[in-house]
Amino acid sequence: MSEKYYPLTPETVPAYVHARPELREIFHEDEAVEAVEVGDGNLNLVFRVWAKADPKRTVILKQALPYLRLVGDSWPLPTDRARIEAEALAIEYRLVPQHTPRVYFYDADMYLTAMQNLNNHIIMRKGLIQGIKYPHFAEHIGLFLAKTLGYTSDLVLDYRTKKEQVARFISPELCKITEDLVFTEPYRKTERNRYHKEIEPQVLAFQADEALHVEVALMKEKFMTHAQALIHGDLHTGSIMVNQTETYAIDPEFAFYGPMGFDIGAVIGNLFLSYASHEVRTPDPEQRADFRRYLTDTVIRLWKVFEREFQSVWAQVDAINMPKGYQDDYMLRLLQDSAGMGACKMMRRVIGLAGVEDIRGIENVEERSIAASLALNMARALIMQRGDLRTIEQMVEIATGCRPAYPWKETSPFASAVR
Ligand code: SR1
Ligand code: MG
Repeated sequence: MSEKYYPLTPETVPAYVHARPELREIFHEDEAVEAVEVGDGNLNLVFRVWAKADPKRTVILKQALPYLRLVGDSWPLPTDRARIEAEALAIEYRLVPQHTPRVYFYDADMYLTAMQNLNNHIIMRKGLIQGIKYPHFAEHIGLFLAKTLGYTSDLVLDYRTKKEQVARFISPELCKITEDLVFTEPYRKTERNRYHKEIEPQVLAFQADEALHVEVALMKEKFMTHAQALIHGDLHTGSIMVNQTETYAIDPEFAFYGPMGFDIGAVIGNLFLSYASHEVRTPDPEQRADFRRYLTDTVIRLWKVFEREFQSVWAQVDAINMPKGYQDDYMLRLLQDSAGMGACKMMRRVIGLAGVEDIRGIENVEERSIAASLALNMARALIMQRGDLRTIEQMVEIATGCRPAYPWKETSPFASAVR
């Protein structure tokens, strides 16, 4: 730990920002500055800061705590994740500035990044919960994925830069969180799982399902060993800020060199979680069908944009070493990985420690069980059938063909557990 580190508070923020010359373009010397802590994530302090005389002059300060905020100081966390996030943001900004918040500076003593306040945007998950559509999201995120993944991979980087980059982004502790929370704990009895008891029969069935465990283990192995590209590492809809015209990906503190399908799958899996939640969140059948069509069209469109934009990557490869047949095979593997990884991201959000508001925020427990059960069934189908996938439309068909198993019927495979 740096000796100069101290966790900021709203009271200490004004003096801190006035001491930073990089913020002179925003805050005048010694003017009144106000701050509020707005972090609602699992890990960090986040301060919204603005000039009292002109709240449009504003900035976000994100500071790493040396422990996991969600749990407390019994779970220490390396502050180096703040450097990784700042460096990942710099790379993303170079590749897709229109979808990456601007960074003013990174303070290596305070493990703190000062960045653009996206105050005209909301966290996408919150918008989806309200049934708000984002018409440009698929185009934006498809481009973001293609550029950030393609241009940090071996397909584009020279042999030396790629290896140097892998080394800069080694992040054992944050990867371990994902290995445990996404690929291990949901499938066994552990104290950290947080599912609600009504859904337990289905959870226990998943925890006894060896065929499922094989597929999850294959995904975990890929996550741990496939240094394919610099991935964001946590690209769920809580890490995306949107409005009707713009999209920004925030929070790449879990960035490392991993499989591209983990990022693509995170976006798709979270859109499918929203789909499952609207089984109960939108009671009117027409409205529900309409919003779900938006979600599935978005999944299809984002993949197609990703494929289209990835063409600029393929244009740079040596076509003798990497002929068309190899390129097609690469894209197919990405599609199948995205289904498998996305499925794991869905199951962890229902069963594991860190849930999502889409499902866990449903107050009525019967309704929450219906949505959770549907999300689990969609995820299982996606991971088990991913090897048969040839198109994104087939992925959507698999997911939308699923039904909730709750309330348990006599014929349901989970009925024996409730008798
Ligand atoms: C223990 S941290 C829980 C989760 O929060 C982050 O957003 C990641 O998704 C991580 O798995
Ligand atoms: Mg985060």
